[in-house]
Amino acid sequence: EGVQPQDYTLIKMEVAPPFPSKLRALEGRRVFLAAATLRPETMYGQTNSWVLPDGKYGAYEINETDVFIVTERAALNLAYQNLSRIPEKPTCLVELSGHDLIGLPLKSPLSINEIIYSLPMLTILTDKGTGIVTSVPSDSPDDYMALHDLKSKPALRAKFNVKDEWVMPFEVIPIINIPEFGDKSAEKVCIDLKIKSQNEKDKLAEAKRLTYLRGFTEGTMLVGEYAGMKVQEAKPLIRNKLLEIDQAVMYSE
Ligand code: A2H
Repeated sequence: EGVQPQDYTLIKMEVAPPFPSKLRALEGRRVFLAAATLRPETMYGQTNSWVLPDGKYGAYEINETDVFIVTERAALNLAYQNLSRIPEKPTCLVELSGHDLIGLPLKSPLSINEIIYSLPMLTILTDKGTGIVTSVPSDSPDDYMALHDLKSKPALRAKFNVKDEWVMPFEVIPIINIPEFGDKSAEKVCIDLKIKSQNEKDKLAEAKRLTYLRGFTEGTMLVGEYAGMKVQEAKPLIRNKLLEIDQAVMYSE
């Protein structure tokens, strides 16, 4: 844990019915994968969500209607931030592994894709955020490489029982322009740095460094209500809108 608190936006990605047998006990409730992001303005470009296959997750009661699927650690933090039916006490309705979550169809806020699927990412940290990450391959080098790995490696899809139709139809969506980096900055930087897979940690750190600050300070929105606006200005407006319509909540750690 860092010294500075990190404020994340948790994106409420709703699990679309019918629920698989593992989630049957949750029928009648609104069930969400809650993804921690620092880039709420990129949600237009979501292609999937990420889970750690061997990660431990639970379905936790947030209030009378909503259930969030997150790590136990995140559920405890949420309970101390007014996001638990019983204050300061997480209630786990179902224990789950990442494997149970792979292939879940999701409806995610602002996403141009109406339905996206939950897929395996091997580099997810379970001691950061919620253990759930939403994937925006146009602007996140980690997301771009993890999706590229699944698309280009049939054996990887087979290993995690990932169906082709959860992956192959989903293309990188241009959502933000950055001068010199173009409309798909993460793809460009991964190609320029010749990154081979999601496991190339040092190169990916460099790719993130190159794109992250530039996206914030020099990026322009290409899509949505704030198309044409600078990312810096659009970001708080988009985040506040998501909070207002109850499609996101704030979370800090
Ligand atoms: B970001 P920081 Cl478009 N394990 O969201 C690994 N990565 C995680 C995580 C976890 N447990 N929890 C969150 N993250 C990712 C969007 C995005 C993000 C874009 C571009 C860059 C970017 C879409 N994915 O992050 O270590 C989430 O991905 C670049 C750093 O707390 C979250 O924001 O600084 C970011 O890492 C939080 O990372």
